[in-house]
Amino acid sequence: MTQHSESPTPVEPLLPNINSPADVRTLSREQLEQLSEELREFILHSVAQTGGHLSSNLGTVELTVALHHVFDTPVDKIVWDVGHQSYGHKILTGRREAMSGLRQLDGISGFPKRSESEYDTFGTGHSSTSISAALGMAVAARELGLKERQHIAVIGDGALTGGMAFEAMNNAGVTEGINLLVILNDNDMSISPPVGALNRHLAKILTGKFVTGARAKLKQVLQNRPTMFELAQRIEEHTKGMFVPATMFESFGLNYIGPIDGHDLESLIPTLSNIKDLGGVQFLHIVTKKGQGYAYAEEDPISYHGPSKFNPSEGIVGGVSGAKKQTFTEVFGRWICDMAAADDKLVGVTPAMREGSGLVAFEQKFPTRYFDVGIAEQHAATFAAGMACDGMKPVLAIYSTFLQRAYDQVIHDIALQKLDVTFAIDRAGLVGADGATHAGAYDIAYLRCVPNILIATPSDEAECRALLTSAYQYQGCAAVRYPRGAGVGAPVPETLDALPIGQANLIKHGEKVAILAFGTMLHSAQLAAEQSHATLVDMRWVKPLDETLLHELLKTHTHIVTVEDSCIAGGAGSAVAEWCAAQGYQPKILHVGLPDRFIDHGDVALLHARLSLDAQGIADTVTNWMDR
Ligand SMILES: Cc1ncc(C[n+]2csc(CCOP(=O)(O)OP(=O)(O)O)c2C)c(N)n1
Repeated sequence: MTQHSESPTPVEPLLPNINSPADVRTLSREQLEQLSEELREFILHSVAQTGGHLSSNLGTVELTVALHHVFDTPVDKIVWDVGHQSYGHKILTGRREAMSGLRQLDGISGFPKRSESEYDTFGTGHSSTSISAALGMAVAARELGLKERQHIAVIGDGALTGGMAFEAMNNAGVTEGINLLVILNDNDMSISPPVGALNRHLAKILTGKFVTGARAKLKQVLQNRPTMFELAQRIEEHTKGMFVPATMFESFGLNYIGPIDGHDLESLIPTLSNIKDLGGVQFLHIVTKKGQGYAYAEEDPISYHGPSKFNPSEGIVGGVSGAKKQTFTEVFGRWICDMAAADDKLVGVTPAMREGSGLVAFEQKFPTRYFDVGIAEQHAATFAAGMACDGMKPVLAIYSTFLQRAYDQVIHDIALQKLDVTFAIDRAGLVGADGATHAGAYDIAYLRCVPNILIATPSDEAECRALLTSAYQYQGCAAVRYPRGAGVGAPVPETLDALPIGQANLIKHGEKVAILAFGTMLHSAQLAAEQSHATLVDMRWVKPLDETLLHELLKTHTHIVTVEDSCIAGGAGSAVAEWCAAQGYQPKILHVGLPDRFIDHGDVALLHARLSLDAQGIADTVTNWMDR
């Protein structure tokens, strides 16, 4: 690739003429090799220009080519788990040109999306759903009499740590009359190194001589060119009998095949063809390298998991000099280290998001108090609850969108039992390039209705640190939600001072209208407050609301505006409206926040402008409303 020498004789490129998988199916084995190289090069240069998931996509190039070559897509259904590795699939299914707008406003999504292409059979973004979805499709095919249709779930070893994958396998293994192939794409990485007993099991299968021998044997089997039926039988014999005597996958009733080299089309194509002929419920274990073919990404797959724009020839250049604003994630990362130093009861839990949640330093400093539980949000919440039962002080660092997965655990295991768990909810509000699947739009609404939970919404970095301390010191369940990226750049003190629970901060006195801002939207609401000569409040807490201040405001203002970067339906504004109704106040109320529809990917500032959630938009909305 880019870092290697150029090929001596120029060959006619293939990729520009691949407009659908039908074109891939006409290619010879040699041409498929060439196509894979071109696809890899294309992905690298494309992601370098747009930003996006890189390492995972470089690792699935050959698999993507082989799948579209062997299977009759889009009739046959491929479900990509998480879907962050589907760029090659997008490129081969008519979206090569559209890659320049990947993850940008009005461009194509970074994940499979049913409305985007008939080849995107199932929308993903959150992990561990592929086997369930593909099983559902397989059963539907059986019921509809579509006997020949194939259903393929491609799932990584990281995504396989999610409980749903096991629930689906447990179901699939006893389902008759279906064609379902689960492909485990094992690159021995999640975003960071994978965790848990399953990983140990996979690592055992793949260690040293064992896998080398296995691969060589499999190649031998394939190279003798037996008939398809013989081949199928022999692969099965060899893989099961010789390579992996008994696997946990077999005990689920899946027919385990592998491990095979996922970068070797000579292994992949005949194996997939055979499996297609076999039908039934099959499990193929392929081994790939995250970042394959691009040395920088191979060496550092974590940094290249989801890079921003970069120059492919020099790689990611870090350490921009000059004062850089801290992100909220960094504020949390420092806070948890400082609080852990002050309180040895503190334990930190993450469901597979060490880097994203800012826990790298915490793990280094407090390795025995750091728990990466895998992509297992439900377990993370109940595991934290268990530790809290014994007086530990768990801090669960979790993205707003992924906390959705643990909703019952929050209610049933934590809140109902009044357990002392602190939630550090990152990526609250719109998240940008990852789009609707990852938007942190609902946490206020879904947490607010649960008894025994406090919810804080800091407006800047300093307040974030202080409210984390308040939430942590509170003897019960409390959540602090903060957005992706940096705030206004408020200097963050080193001390661990708390802010009083349920106390808002009156920023400016005005008349007639009071603007109640939740979280970082405070700053976008400032212009509206100036233009409308309004009172402006940094509410700080959604639950409990500052009732003392609200009483004062409701007695002196006729109009109330609530501003938040979460869904209006059931959100912080609803909390204010409910409170007013309960207290007998009847102000005119305007709710500013996310509308009742999913918001696609795009730069957050552009999205906010489009939704009238930027300063000017809010100011105009308030002025128009006041004039009515
Ligand atoms: C429910 C959920 N939790 C967390 C994530 C964040 N996430 C995206 S990709 C990923 C790692 C996936 O690892 P793996 O399945 O092995 O795929 P690889 O990137 O290694 O190819 C994680 C944790 C997610 N998408 N969904």
